[in-house]
Amino acid sequence: MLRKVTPVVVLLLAVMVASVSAQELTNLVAGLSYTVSPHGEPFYENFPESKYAPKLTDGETLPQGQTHNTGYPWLMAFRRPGTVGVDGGVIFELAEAKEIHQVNVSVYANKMAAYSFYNPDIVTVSVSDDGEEWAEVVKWNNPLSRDEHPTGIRWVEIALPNPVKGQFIQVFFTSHTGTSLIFVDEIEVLGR
Ligand SMILES: [Ca+2]
Repeated sequence: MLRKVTPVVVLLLAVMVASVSAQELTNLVAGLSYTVSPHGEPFYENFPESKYAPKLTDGETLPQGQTHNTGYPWLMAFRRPGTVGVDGGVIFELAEAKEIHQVNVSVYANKMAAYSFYNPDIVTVSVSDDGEEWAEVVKWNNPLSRDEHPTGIRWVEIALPNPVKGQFIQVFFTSHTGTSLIFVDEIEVLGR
């Protein structure tokens, strides 16, 4: 009787272990403060960071029905005047080195007749042990043309090809010519 049961028990254990290891991934930057624009455009002062800090890790995203006109408490914007493209990034420092698996970013787009805002064209994730020497671990290229960017917020999930250990994580946004703003309202770094 025991022999018949054992494979079932082993299978159950395997499922439980798989399920536990999946659950072990947590958002390592929840509630964490961060450094803005390490080597890109400064954040747009019309969308103050300090007043609502840390708005990118507060677990809040732009509520349904809100836009960039009313979304100051939620959205952060990188801005370069003109429509020559724009870039900017955020650096997180964890209390200790962790295994990084995935980065999720919530970005905003709005298509209008006169002037449109788009999701970033590229999101680059880099990791560092000391905040000085960086290793780029994944580069996400937006698969959608700008005409296809959905109005409102959108979660982009960026899995690392392989988990990487690091204490500092940089998430850098780039938009090519034709736009002047990148709107972001939340960043998650999943790891353990
Ligand atoms: Ca937020």
